[in-house]
Amino acid sequence: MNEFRHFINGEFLASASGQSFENRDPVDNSLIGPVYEGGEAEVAAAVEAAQLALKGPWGKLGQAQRSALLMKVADRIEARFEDFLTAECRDTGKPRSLASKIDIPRGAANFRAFAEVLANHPNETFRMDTPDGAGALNYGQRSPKGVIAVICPWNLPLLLLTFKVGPALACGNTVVVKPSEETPATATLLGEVMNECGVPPGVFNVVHGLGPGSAGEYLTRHPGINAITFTGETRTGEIIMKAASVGLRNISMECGGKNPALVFADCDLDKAVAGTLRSSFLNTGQVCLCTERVYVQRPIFDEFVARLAEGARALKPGLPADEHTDYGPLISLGHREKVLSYYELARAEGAEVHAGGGVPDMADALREGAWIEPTVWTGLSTDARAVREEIFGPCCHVHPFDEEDEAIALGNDTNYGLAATVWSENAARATRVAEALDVGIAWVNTWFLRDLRTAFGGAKQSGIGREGGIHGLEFYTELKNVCVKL
Ligand code: NAD
Ligand code: 6OD
Repeated sequence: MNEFRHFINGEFLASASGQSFENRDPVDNSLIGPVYEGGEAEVAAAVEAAQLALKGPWGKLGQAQRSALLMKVADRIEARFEDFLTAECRDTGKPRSLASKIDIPRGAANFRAFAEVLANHPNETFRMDTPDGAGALNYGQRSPKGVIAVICPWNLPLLLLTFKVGPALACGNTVVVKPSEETPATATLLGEVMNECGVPPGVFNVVHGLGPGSAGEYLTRHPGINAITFTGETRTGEIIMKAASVGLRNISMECGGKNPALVFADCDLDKAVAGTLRSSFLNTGQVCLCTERVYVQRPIFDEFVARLAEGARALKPGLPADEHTDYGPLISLGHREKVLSYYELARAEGAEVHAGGGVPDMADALREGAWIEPTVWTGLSTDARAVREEIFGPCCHVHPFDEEDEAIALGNDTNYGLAATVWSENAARATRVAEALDVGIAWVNTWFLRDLRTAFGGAKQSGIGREGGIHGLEFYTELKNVCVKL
């Protein structure tokens, strides 16, 4: 049994109150171990450590030295790949085949990519004329914002945490991380890695806990926090924005989605079906970029639905280590309750169920786990709640369309605007449609293909701001213009 401690000022600490909550394995609901719940005392200690670190050796490092240190962190995550993989799969129940290809490699790549981007990013300079003819030189000076609060969800724990911690540290900030209460393990391991790499105490801090009335809320309210970067539900984002408004702290928000896939009759059908199976069901549908709405042009609609449903039925649930496992459980029994309530709702709203719709028949102890079937629906109206609300489970609704404009309108008929996928072999059409969709990320004939130099974020209620590549610079640094009269 593991116990999960906070990582504050380079030390692993229990809560002053002794209060803890349980971390359970979603595969069979067995206890992994207690997680210390951070209160105001732990948040205050972590923020103070982070403030002091800014004034210590960390604050004196140049960009090249910071980048070199973060490269070391990336190397060390890779050296401890097996530890991270085991911890991530235990917390989430996801297949090792998935986490070893996406979650853990991205954990290392996020440090490497931002260390490189920052080390090679030029400053802007403007030479200007002045009436006396001597001129002046303007240049931009970027300084760290200070102490950044990093608040993360449970679906891709290490990937999403490092996607924020990487650029925050590369820019010279210090961080206090609040991982999801469901997935404390890899954030804690990262504390060990920081110590092993010689990252000064206080630069990277982790406070475990819940959201409201716990570490999450206390962190967002703490006046020593200079900016908050958040990934999670849109509703939580709204609450955090209110907290951030006190003291006018900056925010970066990566929130929910109800992402469409637009499948045209001129697509490569094999690729479109395989791609949609992946985009709807990867990580048991628990990726913010997952497709929950599929729009298919009428001539291929019936065949597409039949093949997608057949593919969904063929997916095998199983243990993380089993090489035949296609998908793991949902993150928790609580989340399964929510997703199953949408399965019921969809039926009540008139859905025809082509695959899944319930709980798979698991053996022995696994019956206690948060298993659920990949589900394909048709027949819902565009205003059905199952079509409009983010479910965050392995399910999608497939709806027919006739014309390109209609497909675009259907794709955009949502309050969210995170991601979309277009399947068409006509490059002109695919590009035109991708450009017409109100989203932060549009993929053509692929899904979740990521170049870390690109902007990442959502439109509408899916987020505020862009991170990734140099785009996080606006959030993670304060830009000063220095004007020197010559
Ligand atoms: P959540 O909003 O419930 O929780 C996210 C984090 O916020 C957790 O650490 C939680 O403890 C904390 N939190 C909750 N209430 C808080 C409060 N009042 N103050 C401060 N912190 C608080 O989200 P979740 O269930 O962990 O994750 C699933 C959601 O995340 C989905 O909506 C999904 O779309 C979204 N998500 C978005 C992206 C993206 O990049 N856009 C990526 C992954 C997940
Ligand atoms: O790939 C990324 O950088 C990223 N932030 C992915 C988010 C996935 C959401 O669950």
